[in-house]
Amino acid sequence: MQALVAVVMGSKSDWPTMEAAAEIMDKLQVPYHVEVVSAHRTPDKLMEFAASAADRGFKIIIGGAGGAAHLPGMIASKTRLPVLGVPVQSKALSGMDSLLSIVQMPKGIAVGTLAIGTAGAFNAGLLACQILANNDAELATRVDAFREEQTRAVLDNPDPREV
Ligand code: RP5
Repeated sequence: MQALVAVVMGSKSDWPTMEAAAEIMDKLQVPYHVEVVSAHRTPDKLMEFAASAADRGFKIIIGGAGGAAHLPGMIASKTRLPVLGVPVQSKALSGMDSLLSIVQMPKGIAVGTLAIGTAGAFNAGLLACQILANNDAELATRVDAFREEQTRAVLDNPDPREV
């Protein structure tokens, strides 16, 4: 099946964070591709990936990176596809470095930045599904069902002392 979302990350060490994006796309049955593409260690691969992403049939790119996190911005500079950036939590600065590197894009090249860590990765996957759902009624129904399930779980168990 044609992957609609490309999930790329700077290192295999980012996968424990980025798999949260895969988790929600699995649940909502959106086909995706995952790959390590490093802005610093494989710069030529990054440029080739970004330049060919639209022709490969991807509709959205999710890019996760930590530290001096250039990956999402550099990818965005070479493609018109929407890029969602996930700041991976770094050891030295707890992801503030990643966040600021990704969110502070200069005017003219857009990166949609999510929260630091697994919440951001999950929401990047969810947001990708919501964007794709604009043109996919069955996916829209699955997104609505996920949200209803989430709401129902809170309403059905409001006592904070109970698990
Ligand atoms: C970044 O450097 C990666 O995105 C990762 O978050 C960070 C550390 O990478 P490793 O040294 O663990 O490979 O490029």
